[in-house]
Amino acid sequence: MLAARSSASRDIRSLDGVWSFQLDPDQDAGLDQRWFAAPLPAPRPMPVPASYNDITTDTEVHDHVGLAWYQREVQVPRILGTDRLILRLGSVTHAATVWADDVEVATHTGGYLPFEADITEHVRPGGTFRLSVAVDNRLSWQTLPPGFLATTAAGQTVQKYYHDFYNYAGIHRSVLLYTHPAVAVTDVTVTTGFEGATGIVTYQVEADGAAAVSVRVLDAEGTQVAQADGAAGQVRIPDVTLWRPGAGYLYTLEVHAVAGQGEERTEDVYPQRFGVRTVEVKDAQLLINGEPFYFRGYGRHEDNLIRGKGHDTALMVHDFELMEWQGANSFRTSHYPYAEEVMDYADERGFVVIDETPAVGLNTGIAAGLTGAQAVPTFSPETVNDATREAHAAQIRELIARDKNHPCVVLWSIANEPDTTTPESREYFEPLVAVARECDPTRPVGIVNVIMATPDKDKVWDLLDVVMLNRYYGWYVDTGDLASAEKHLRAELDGWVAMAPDKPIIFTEYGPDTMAGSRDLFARPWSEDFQTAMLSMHHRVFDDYPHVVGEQMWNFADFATAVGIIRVGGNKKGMFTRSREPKQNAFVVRERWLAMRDRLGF
Ligand code: GCB
Repeated sequence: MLAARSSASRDIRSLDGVWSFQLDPDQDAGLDQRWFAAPLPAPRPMPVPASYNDITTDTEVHDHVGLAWYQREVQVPRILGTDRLILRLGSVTHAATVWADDVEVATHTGGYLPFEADITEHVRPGGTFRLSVAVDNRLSWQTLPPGFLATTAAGQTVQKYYHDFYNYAGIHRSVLLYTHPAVAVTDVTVTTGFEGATGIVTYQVEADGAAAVSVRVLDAEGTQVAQADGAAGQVRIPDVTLWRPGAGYLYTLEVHAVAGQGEERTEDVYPQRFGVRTVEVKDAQLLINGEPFYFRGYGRHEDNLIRGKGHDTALMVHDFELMEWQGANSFRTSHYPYAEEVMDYADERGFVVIDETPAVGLNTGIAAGLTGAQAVPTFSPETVNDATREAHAAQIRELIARDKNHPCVVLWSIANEPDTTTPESREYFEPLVAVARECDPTRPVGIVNVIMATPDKDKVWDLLDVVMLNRYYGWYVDTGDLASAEKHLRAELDGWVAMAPDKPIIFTEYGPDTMAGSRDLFARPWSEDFQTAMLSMHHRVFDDYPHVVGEQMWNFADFATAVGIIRVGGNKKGMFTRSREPKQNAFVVRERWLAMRDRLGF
């Protein structure tokens, strides 16, 4: 899906702000009572975008399971001629039904990707309408991430799930109204390469109702550097400036779609940004522009005080400043697609991104230990099944459709720590890897591997281009015993290198929970000193293995989780606290990463 961009033919209006809000009192009672057909009966204020959970002082809102209703009045812009008016929601977690006045205009499942509705026929230009969104935060075995509802001994319905972050819900990203002409660019795909100093840009445009399509390539200053006619083709950019890690040079493919002639002539203009760069996996290296790339950075979360998972521009820019201060050059969108603004910003700042679907928690084995949830088989007709796989395939398609033109994305992660040790897991994942490759033949594909899926047990590694490992030697295993942890880590790495000598290995998680301010002469677990010791051990090991091409520690910052006896106010594995103060280790890792940046040049 194309991002909403303004242009000579497109206007955008934001509907962000304070909306009316009400919890559905009894599962779906609001639906039966048609709450969308009138102002909400007892509304309270709720900011958009934000998670609703931490905004009010009510436990009921914080712990709500079921539908929550958002509503606001919308002034309809004057619409020119045959222009269309589109409503766009950046993400609603986890599912949404949307009404314009009494008319249902959209439904969407999947809490981290955008959806749209053409509402032209349902509103009056210059008038107003009531916009209602029913937000459903319930997870089932057929959603991603999966979960299930349970009833407590006291009779309360609660949401259980197998992933380690709080089930924040709400309208998490911007709500926009935008216009485009009746003739409309609906999709653009750009792939790039280069020969010597010449950039090669292959493009494909889909446009509704267009008689003619043409493209202009503009450089970062807006100067035209190439041009072509036709809905598909190739253009060459002389003296190209490549998009590189640390130097996010961007071009724009300005797409023109024209219909009609004379008085009847209409034209849509869509500016599609792109960078010229290549990605390839070869000889156990990940190459960007033909050069080996080493990932320095973190798994992250969209998570912060008050706003939960709501997108926040100030926080986004600050987080990038912190990452750059530390010498990081990359991150993973653990464990779901991030806001489009984040992907745009990574493009601009030259950050390298591993882009992940919301397939987290497809592993009842680990989660049983972590959350106290019941241990049932991961793959079975009653749990993760064919319908889940269909939903998973849809998420892969939607993610790639949204993010395919971002130069920052160098690798698709189609799941985090699923069970990959059973024959059923291979049956489940083989077709999904094929879906990813079919949607994007240009980028490598991986699955983030869990500690139980050691080389002797893993059943999917050969389907994938890279080995991505989440390892907690020294924490969940060999707790506090770094000498044994180092032995086990080296032994496992030896196993991967022997089994998959051509595949690069990226450490996508490692590190202990660390209470900020806890110092310990004996560097015992939970202290800042232990975090430094454990990460330093890992880094020493990584440096001995040329197959290791990346270190993304867990996590960039502390984050909220469900309550559990191993979580003290959330997960504390951050390099920074939840309010972004550096822990001691941040300075130690900074020294390492800045030295690497100086040596490698990015
Ligand atoms: C993992 C998960 C991550 C958890 C982390 C932990 O392996 O991928 O979501 O938060 O471990 O801290 O336990």
